[in-house]
Order: sequence, then structure tokens, then C-alpha cells
Amino acid sequence: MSGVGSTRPWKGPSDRSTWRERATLTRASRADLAGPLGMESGMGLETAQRTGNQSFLDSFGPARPKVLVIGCGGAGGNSVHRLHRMGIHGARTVVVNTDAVHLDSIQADRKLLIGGGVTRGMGAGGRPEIGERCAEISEQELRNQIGDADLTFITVGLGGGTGTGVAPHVAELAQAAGSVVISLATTPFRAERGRMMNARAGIQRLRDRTDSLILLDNNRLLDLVPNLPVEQAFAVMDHLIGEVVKGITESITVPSLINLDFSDVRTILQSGGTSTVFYGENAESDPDRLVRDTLDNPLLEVDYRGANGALIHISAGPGLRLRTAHEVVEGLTAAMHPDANVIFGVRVDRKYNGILRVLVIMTGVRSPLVEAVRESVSIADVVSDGSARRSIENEPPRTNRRR
Ligand SMILES: Nc1nc2c(ncn2[C@@H]2O[C@H](COP(=O)(O)OP(=O)(O)OP(=O)(O)O)[C@@H](O)[C@H]2O)c(=O)[nH]1
Ligand SMILES: [Mg+2]
Repeated sequence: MSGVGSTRPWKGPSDRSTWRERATLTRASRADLAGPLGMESGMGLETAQRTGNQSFLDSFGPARPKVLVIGCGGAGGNSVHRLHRMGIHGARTVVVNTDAVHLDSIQADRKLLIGGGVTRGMGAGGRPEIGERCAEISEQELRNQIGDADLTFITVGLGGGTGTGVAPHVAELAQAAGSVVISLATTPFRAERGRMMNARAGIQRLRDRTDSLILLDNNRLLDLVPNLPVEQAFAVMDHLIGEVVKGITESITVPSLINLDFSDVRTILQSGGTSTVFYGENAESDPDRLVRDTLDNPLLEVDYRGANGALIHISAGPGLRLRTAHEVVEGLTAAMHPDANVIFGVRVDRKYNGILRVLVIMTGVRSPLVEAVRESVSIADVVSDGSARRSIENEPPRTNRRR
């Protein structure tokens, strides 16, 4: 492991095999419970009867999965802050950073300053090996935060030091604790140049440690909202990340909203490969245009032909006709694999009167960005980047103060 201030390669956690073994064991033992929530058997509850409106949920202990959203680094923290402000039912929000000023500026259920002795609360200065070191030092605290979550979302802006170094470590701890892990990661602007090296290393590490990696490319903001001030453009991305997390979480934790359950979501998200998000909004009267616009606007440059899974959230005003919803789903999934696992849900809200809005999480897409991440991104590449070599002492803390 690189020491603080060292330019030796960032090799990631030293006890990788131990973690993998533990993760596998934990997963296997959970699988033995023979059900998505460990509810179907082994509990002497093969049959249950209730009268009238009595609920069946009390037969199964904690029937709702425990959901945790953990934002790592400045950008990851910002999207959790936004989510927290939006309000989310049934999930705990946590942010982790090495930057005290940034942590002070955002809101979450729990905020964790890590590596205080290493960074003196001033951030990791764009060096993932320092973020990683801080995560290792604070491992027990991170493990406490993860607890026994069934589903863990990790949000991170790849490219900097803290998020890129910490997120894979958190993912590993969460998997080892038996949680399903979904990472939502942004990749840097092309203009950030050397940060892409960090991001590539981060993609590779996250990919190996999460059940589903949902990637969003900040460069897409240049097409979507080129004229917005930078902070507001970031806010668009953070908002979308918040919507994805909230959409998936509440479709599980608020069962009446969208007819999905944890096992549906898990099956789709675990179906492998890279995932990304498509987003579109249009008049209810023109579903074809909605489909075209949405498919033209992925948040990562991808080829979605043959994609193997999709979660589709449609928001619409009351009175949305089934045929219209069906047309939208059919259009959105036409190029996917014929056996793709597709689930859609409709949320009806008066505020969408006459408007259709879709958010699609598509899995198993092909991304040139991800394919370019070689099996082993040369760690030397990471440290040969000028920004990575910068001395942490010389770099003023980079803060992402809230707008
Ligand atoms: N979506 C989004 N992306 C951001 C935001 N701020 C920065 N980014 C992107 O995220 C990348 C990582 O930046 P930060 O999150 O600030 O870095 P960090 O993880 O805190 O790492 P250090 O500051 O080096 O400790 C940047 O290179 C940007 O591409 C934000 O507010 N929202
Ligand atoms: Mg930072």
C-alpha cells in the first residue's frame, strides 16, 4: 500500500482475496435462505392465513429491505445531499469525505470525515491512493455505517482522490456484509484530462466490486445543458442520480407506487455488464417522439442493441392510457435483446398532466469508455498523471460547496 505522500502505484486494498472470500461466503449463506429476502423458507411459515385487511408483512420480520445510500467524495456527497433534500422514503443517507469544509456544507442522515490524520480535513488532492488509505484507516467506521443493509447505493464522481479511492473500498465492505451493491458513478469532462486516468482505474475497481455499475458521463451535459452555469449543470446530473436512487428505492419501499419488488430489481441490475440511464420528457400525445428523444439521450455514449435488462419508470398525469404506456415501453425496448428482462412501472401524478416522462436504467449496454478500460489499467498510468503527482500539501482543498 502506498504511503501518504508517496508516488508509488495505487494498488488497492492489500487483503483483496480475504474480502472476496468473505463476500462469496456471505452471499452463499444468504442464497441458502432460498428467497430474495430470505423469507420463503426455513422460518416455519410455509402457509399463513389472515382475515380481512390484516397484513401478511408481520409474518416475516423486517419485510422491507434496508436501503443505504452512501456518497463518497465531493461529487458523490453532492448527489446524496440533493437526494436528501428531495426526500427519500425508506433509505438512510450517508456521506463520506476527507474534506471537512465540504462536509460542513451538505446534508445527510450521517456525515463521516475520514482520514483526518492524513489529509488534515483538506481533501485527498486528486490522489486516489490517499482516498484509499483514508478508507482503510476508517474501515471499522465505514463498516458500522454499512451495517446490515440489503441494498447499498454508492454515488461517486470518479476522477478525484477521495471518491475514486474510497468508493471501491466501500463497495467491497458492503458486498462482504452481504449487501447488493449498486454504484452510480460519473466520469470526468474531457477537459479534465488527467482525471480520466483516475476515473478509469476507479471504473475497473468498482466494476469488480459491485453488482451493478451505472455510469453517467459528465460530458453528456455539454449536449444536454450546454448553456447552464457549471454548478447548475452539475446539479442536473446530481438530480438525475438522485432520481435513479429514489426511483429504484421507492419502487421497493413504497410498494403501491410502482409494482416492483427487491427481487425484480436485483435480478435486472445483477444481469451484468455496464448500465446507464436514459431520460426523456415529452407531450403525452406524441409517444414516438418521446421514445426517439429518450434513446438519443443516454447519459453515457453506449450501444444499447442487445441490452439485457431495463427498469423503466414512467411518470404521467392521471388518465394515461395503457396503450400509450405500452407504446413507450415497446419503443424503448425494441432494439434490446429479445429475451431482455424488462420491468416498467407507472407513477401517476397530477403535476404531469399531459406530459410523459421516462427514466430508463438499461443494463448490459456496450460502452466504448468501459471497453477501453483495460483489464489492468496501468497503475503507473495513474501516478504518471501530473495532477496525481501534485503534492497534497501544495494543493488547496477543492471544495464542492452547495449551491
Ligand atoms: N455530478 C457532479 N460531478 C462533479 C461535481 N463536482 C465535481 N464533479 C466531477 O467529479 C469529479 C471528482 O471530483 P470531486 O468529487 O470533487 O473529487 P473528490 O472525490 O472529492 O476527491 P478530492 O477532492 O481529490 O479529495 C470531478 O473530476 C468532476 O468531473 C458535482 O457537484 N456533481
Ligand atoms: Mg473533494
